Amino acid sequence: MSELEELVQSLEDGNSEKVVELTKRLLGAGASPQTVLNNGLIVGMGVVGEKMRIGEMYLPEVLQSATAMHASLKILKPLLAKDGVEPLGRIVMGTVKGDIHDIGKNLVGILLQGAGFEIVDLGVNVTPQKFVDAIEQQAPAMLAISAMLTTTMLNMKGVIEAIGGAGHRSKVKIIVGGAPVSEKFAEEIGADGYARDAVKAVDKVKELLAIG
Ligand code: B1M
Repeated sequence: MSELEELVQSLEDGNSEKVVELTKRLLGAGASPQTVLNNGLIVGMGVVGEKMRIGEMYLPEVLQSATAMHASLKILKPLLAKDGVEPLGRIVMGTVKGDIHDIGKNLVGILLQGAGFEIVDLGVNVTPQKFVDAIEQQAPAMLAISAMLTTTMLNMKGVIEAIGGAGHRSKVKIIVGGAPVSEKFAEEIGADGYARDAVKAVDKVKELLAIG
């Protein structure tokens, strides 16, 4: 088994200690942080998700895997994010009300930070009013909203409506994403853009803000 495969397996096992050890070992051996992220962590969480779907893994185990993923991300984050770069713009991000999934959102944030944006992360279970308050207090160029449940993705519409109701819609671009979200849904709720994954999110944000 290669070390990347071991990483995937350890993530599935929810073994944070081993995941951290393998992350360090892979980086030490010259693997790029992107390789560890894409071919290790994201692949591993994909396996976890599938096992959860077919009933081979249950919530406590999934949570353990998520904790292990966070432990590895802590090491990768400073390596993925470039230091000392003048921010290209400020982005406020959060996971919608009723939803506590944050791994994907955090990845999007890390890559956006790595691309040179300043990130203000409101966390999870964020109410529409909190998004509105953040626009007033932070004056971001972009709002990035994440949802991972077919139920909570509907709350994205409420956020966009609240922003419109407060008279701020023209001041900020809005990008949405998360596993159940689609391009069509993004259009339907009046978002400016949609991205399927963290890498595409960086491209879309740059496109929407006309950053070459
Ligand atoms: Co939950 N969960 N979960 N879960 N969970 C899913 C999403 C699910 C698909 C699992 C399944 O059934 N197969 C399912 C949703 C079904 C549905 O709605 N269709 C589900 C469920 C049902 C639930 C609960 C309801 C379970 C229960 O209690 N019965 C519950 C809900 C809690 C709540 O939010 N209110 C729940 C709880 C949890 C945990 C707490 C145990 C944990 C979350 C821990 C955490 O995030 N801190 C968890 C996890 C880990 C998962 C799975 C297994 C993995 C999610 C993940 O982190 N993936 C997930 C199954 C799966 O997706 N395979 C599942 C890795 C991550 C890198 O990918 O988040 O997709 P992802 O992010 C991607 C893209 O989506 C995109 O880019 C990211 C990186 O490339 N993206 C954006 C995300 N946000 C974006 C924003 C953008 C652009 C792109 O622009 C703004």
